Amino acid sequence: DPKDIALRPIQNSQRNILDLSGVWKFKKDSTNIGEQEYWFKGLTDYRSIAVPGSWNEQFSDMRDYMDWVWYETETYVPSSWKGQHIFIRVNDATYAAKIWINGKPVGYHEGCHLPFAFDISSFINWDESNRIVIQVENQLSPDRVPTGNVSGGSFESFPKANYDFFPYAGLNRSVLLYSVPTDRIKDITVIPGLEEKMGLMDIVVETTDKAAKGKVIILGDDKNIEAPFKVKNGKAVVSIKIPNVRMWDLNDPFLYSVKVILGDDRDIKDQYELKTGVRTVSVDDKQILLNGKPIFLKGFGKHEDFPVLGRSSSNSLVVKDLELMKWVGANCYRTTHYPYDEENYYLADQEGFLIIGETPGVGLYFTGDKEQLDKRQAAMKRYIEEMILRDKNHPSIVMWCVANEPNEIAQLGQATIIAKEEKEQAYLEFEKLFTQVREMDKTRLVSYVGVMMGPTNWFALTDVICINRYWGWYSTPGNIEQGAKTISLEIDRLHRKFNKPVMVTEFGADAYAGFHSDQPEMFTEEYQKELIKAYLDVADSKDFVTGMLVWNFADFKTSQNLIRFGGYNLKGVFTRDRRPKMAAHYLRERWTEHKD
Ligand code: BDP
Repeated sequence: DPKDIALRPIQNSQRNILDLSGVWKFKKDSTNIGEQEYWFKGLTDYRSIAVPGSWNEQFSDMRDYMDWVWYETETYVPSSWKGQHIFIRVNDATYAAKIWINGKPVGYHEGCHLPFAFDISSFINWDESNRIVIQVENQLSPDRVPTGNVSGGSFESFPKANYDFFPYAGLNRSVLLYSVPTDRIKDITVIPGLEEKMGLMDIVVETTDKAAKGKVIILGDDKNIEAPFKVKNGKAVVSIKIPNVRMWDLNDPFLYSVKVILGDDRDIKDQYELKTGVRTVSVDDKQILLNGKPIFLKGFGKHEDFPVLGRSSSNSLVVKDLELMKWVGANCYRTTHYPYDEENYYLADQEGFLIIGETPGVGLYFTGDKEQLDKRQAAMKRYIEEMILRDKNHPSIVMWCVANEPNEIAQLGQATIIAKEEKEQAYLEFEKLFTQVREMDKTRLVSYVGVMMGPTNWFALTDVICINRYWGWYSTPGNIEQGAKTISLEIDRLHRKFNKPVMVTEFGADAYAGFHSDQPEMFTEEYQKELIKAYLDVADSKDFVTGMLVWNFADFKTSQNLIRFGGYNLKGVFTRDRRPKMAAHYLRERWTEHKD
């Protein structure tokens, strides 16, 4: 049940968690023989691997390995958990995973960067060790999302990912066991609103118990508001009013605590507490409005990427990156090109930072082999559902990004070779994803990010026009002035046509740290800085530009490719180990008016 991932596992008197992070057993299975040979009963001739971690970074023979592997660990499950439902939650298995508990298969999941969970209650051995085996596989394929091994795709690289970041594989995030009561809260959705100075929270509670009773308590800012509810058909909606509400804002990211209790005071069946803010996000024809006031989104596109860690989660890095983004005066980032580890969103909620939450939909195209397209669409549908279920209560997320640079056809710039009917069909397929997002969440803006030379009529679907542009880099290379003129004309045209605010969600230039020139020249720090400056100047001259996100926050690893010197995209304003280039210092001056 996808709803099993809706609430992040927590520890309280009704719920328990056990984090299985550590060093696990690990074995490569390049011929996919493991299942036949019963490897799920225990690995022999194994090596050791860190979980979370990307296998490509941990072993010198596995950088480009994309086939099957096996992971194994063991744990006692405390007998105090007896009588509850025990789940395993895998926060990211890139790309597909199959799980065995004590030698028995419990489930299979496809898709990366989002959690999945299985009820393993009936597989537990009490008072002895439990063997947990996970088979993972990361084959790059045109029927998966993100796409790979696309013939004629835009990226001629090795490994053949159809996108510009390294296809790091494995259990990149933590694996947890957790227990929950049988009669339990399955999901909580907090829908914030504002009427005059009255804060509104519609709290939708879903339970396994079809007809339970309970209450909601809102705490914070000297408020203590209680409201009882009765569940009908597994669902209750509680509308709360918060007089003189303290809004969640960038300079005062105030979080209320929302506590849902199932049962009554004498017999609490389950409880769950989450923190969320009251804020509104809207849009007019020129600006994004946060709490009714125009806000300019300044910041970056990023990656979960670091030496040795690969794409694995690290709280130190999560904190450090937010700290550096604040240091340059940014207020926003887009989770390019997949949903990030959950800790990022909790931190942004608390620190007052805006996030554009992006699906793993990158390298997408909507024509060609019908069977492949159907599979990609099915994957996207799951991703949208899982992402919104996981992330919906974060005030920091102001906009969903349905896909990065989706296109009609796999070959960039070749759309003219397809028939008009095919183009229309592609639009209708893409529109389905928008419809799904808008049905699931009516409180946030929705957009996608358009590629250079991609279809522009698709912007009809969005609240904000988001474009990635590399004039002065891939086009008219070396000529910043020309690049700035082109972007200026282009966004004027787009705004005139759609009458919506515009955001440049990617722009930038590769700079090899330490490379300098007196006159800006490609690949030097000066050129990167001047190009960023020129784009920001263009944006400043137009009242309909509502945000500028530099590509990228930091240098990151890619597949090997002629345009990726050393195996890196060097468009970071920080190096991969987070040292500022000239451009970072420049942004700090410009965005914080810090002049020393
Ligand atoms: C954009 C992509 C991004 C790339 C960037 C680049 O969205 O993933 O890394 O180009 O080429 O088209 O640097």
